[in-house]
Amino acid sequence: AKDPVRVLVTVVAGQIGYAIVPMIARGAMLGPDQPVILHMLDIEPAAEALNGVRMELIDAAFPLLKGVVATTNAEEACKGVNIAVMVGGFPRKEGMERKDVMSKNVSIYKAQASALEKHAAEDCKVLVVANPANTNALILKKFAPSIPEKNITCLTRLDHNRALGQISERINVHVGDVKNVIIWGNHSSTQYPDVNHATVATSSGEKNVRELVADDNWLNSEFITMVQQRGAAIIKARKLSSALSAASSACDHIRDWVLGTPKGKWVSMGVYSDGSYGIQPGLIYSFPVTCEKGEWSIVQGLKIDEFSRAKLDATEQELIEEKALAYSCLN
Ligand code: NAX
Repeated sequence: AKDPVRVLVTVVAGQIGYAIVPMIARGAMLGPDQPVILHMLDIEPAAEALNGVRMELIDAAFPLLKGVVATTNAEEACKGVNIAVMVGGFPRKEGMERKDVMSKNVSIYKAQASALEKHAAEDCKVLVVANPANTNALILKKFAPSIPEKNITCLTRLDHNRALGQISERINVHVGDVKNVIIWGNHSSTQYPDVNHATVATSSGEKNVRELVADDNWLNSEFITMVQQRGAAIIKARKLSSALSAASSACDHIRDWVLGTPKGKWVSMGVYSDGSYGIQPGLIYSFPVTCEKGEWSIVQGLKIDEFSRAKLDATEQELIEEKALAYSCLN
């Protein structure tokens, strides 16, 4: 049997945390034959709720779940973890300034970076979900210098999956037959969902999404806005933000990263920029990537038209500003 993998989830008393732990314990993240040990970190006021989640995990009797560490101590939570899913963060509340929210998250991510830096396994792979996801990941990268920069990522897979979903609804094909959309940039409303290279598997071979949709107007405006604003639409409908789709997409992100992407298919991940597509090096920016043997690489050589170029640059600009704001909170 395989050795168990230690997976940290920060904040399981929240919505996404509560949704993702059973997925991990059922093998949705690392595969049906991979035993796991769940490390769950929560904040002190949620200690009792954290214990409740631990009790439910016992009650669910998951065969793959080989152990549970439930603690409010970050150092203890990070001990030996191979995967870290960072869901905890400070939400923006009404009337709060952007700078105040950033400042709270900078201090959270600085502290958690140090705990991971000291205690995580050497090859630990990190996924930041909490918003502002790209910039939280950037702060984490800065304060966990011994974790390879390739191992620090943020979640844009939910946006990617939302784009697949919208295409599949529009042309009435199965979502599993649509592939190679791209989310460029920030996990925010400036993200650019790009379908220029996306295809659909049909009985007569692979077809271009643009050809099948046959409505450039819709693709260049409504579709983009719909994906960018989907989070807000969910809040409006549910009176709560996306949780099951976020948790499921986080599992997709880690699974493809660890186990690899299928041949001919790419996914979107927020990763540090090496300057590909002219994006400022060092930013955490969402790119199309393929994964093999636990490593992602940015898909190279895609043609970027003028329309797309402007959108790639606009979301980059926002990330540059977020970075400056985050760094100003460090002083
Ligand atoms: P919840 O509010 O349900 O849970 C967030 C938790 O963070 C709360 O339980 C809170 O106790 C905790 N928290 C507050 N202060 C903290 C601190 N000082 N240190 C550690 N944790 C603290 O939010 P949920 O809906 O689970 O969303 C979690 C995060 O994911 C949010 O930041 C949210 O904005 C972000 N999202 C990111 C998405 C993505 O695609 N990247 C999509 C979904 C989601 O909106």
